[in-house]
Amino acid sequence: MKNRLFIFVFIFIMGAVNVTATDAVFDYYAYRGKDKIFEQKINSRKAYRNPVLAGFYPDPSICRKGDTYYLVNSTFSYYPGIPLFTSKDMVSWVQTGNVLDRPSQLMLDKQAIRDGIYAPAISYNERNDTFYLVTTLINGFGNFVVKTKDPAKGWSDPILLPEIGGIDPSLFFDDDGKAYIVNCSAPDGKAEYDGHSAIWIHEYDLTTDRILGKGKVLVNKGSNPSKKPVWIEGPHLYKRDGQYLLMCAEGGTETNHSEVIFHADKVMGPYIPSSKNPILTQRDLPEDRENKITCTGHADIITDHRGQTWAVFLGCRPYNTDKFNTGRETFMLPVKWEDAVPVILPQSEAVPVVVQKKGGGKQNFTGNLLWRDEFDAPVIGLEWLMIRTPQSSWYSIGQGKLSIRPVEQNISEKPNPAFLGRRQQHAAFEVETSLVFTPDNERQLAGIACFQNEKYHIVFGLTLQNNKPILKVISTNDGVSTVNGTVELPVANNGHSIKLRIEGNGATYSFYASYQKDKWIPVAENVNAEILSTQIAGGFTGTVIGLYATGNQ
Ligand code: 6LW
Repeated sequence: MKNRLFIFVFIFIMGAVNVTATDAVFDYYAYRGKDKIFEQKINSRKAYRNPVLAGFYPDPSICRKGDTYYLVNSTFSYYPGIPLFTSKDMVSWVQTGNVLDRPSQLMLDKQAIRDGIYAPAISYNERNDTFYLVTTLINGFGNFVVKTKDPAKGWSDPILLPEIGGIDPSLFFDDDGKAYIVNCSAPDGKAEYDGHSAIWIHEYDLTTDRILGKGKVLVNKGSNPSKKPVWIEGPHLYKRDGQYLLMCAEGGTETNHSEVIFHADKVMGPYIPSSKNPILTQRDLPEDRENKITCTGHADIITDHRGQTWAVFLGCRPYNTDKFNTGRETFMLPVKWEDAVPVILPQSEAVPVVVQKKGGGKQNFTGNLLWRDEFDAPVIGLEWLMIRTPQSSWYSIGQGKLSIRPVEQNISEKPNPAFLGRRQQHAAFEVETSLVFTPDNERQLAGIACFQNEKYHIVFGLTLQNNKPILKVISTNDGVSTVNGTVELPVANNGHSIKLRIEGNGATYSFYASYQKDKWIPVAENVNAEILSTQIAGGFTGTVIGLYATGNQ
């Protein structure tokens, strides 16, 4: 928090960059979702839609202070890191900040998109009225805590936890005043097979923010060790009626994903797996089901101020048999307690896309929403993402314009290409912008980029070819670029505004431009967009679509 001044100085520098002749100047950014599944009307006072956060909002974690709920997600190598949502009803979520919003908390420069910030866990400790968030910086300083008395005022600098290896740390406050971190790491000794992991516990001293003593393995291998389960991870510890409950994800974050539970009488165990496991999975359902939701797991539970328990977890929505470009999304379901076991979904039941719940409000991050930024605000909105931590002041915003300088890096390069993006939240969607850009040379390009990672993206931009302005669609598949379409612009158009539009429809995206009133011309239609799917591009993120300028295309 002592670095608040630094943020203001930093934002001021970023916002104050002078616009030069070769900067790309965008007039607005509009995003519209068009998924069939969201066409069903619902009464928002009686029901809510799943996912509650559509698009790349994975690894949800939730906590409550009084009647206010807080939810966070992982962001990998995007900056700022970890969106913070608040809600009074767990249905109407508002993004009220980003937890890691200054370079002293998050310096991403060498990390690949699939590295960076993994699964955060947020918790609130009533005893010292403090919020804690614990997470991992992969290919960086590993596990760390940030804390705050008031999330609206920002979070501390990282407090490193070098004693804790692996991923997915989560804090638990016991009623005797002690605190513990559970996490996923390598087993104690040699791994016996690929995917053999373990859940560990360490005591955490709340007065010094340090780890006390040595760690202990609570679960080795998983819920049924004889079956060689893989990737026991994402642990959270709870206490209910004097019993400790350890809830974990198992099976890996793809279609075999699940959630399992263990019980113990003492915090250090032994932990006994429940006979009701898994308490959530979609892996046993028929492949050809409608409105398929897959990969469900990595859950966290919270009991509301009325005594009802709810689970948030990640899931995916494929647009064909298995592929999705939207990443892992946040879902929510009521939990039923059966013999002290929090059952999130009975086995063989499909995750419902509409769930009955009284008293919900407007859902801002799901449904076929329309999102439009006119760039009137003096700073960029909380939803915008950059690729890694900005290294120089390459953008400015205000008075209805967003200007982006075509810096030397392109979207495949590290550390910081000039890209400001927003999550693709629907399989079917439209994105539109209006751009004024007068490239100086053939290496400069500005427009819209659909970005999955360094080696998988589609760029739609204005550049120069043989000294003539040209629109181009270029897809990059495993680092190999192909031009999908070009349209030469009349030279007289150079320097005038041009509208760009992308129409996405599952596995194909089409790219259109308009430089005469209301006349749209195709630049490339039905371009293969499966290269933006997690199944082809790999990693843990979803597609982010944004405004982009480079001097090194
Ligand atoms: C995360 C792990 C997981 O750390 O994926 O789905 C990893 N679960 O728990 C990255 O999000």
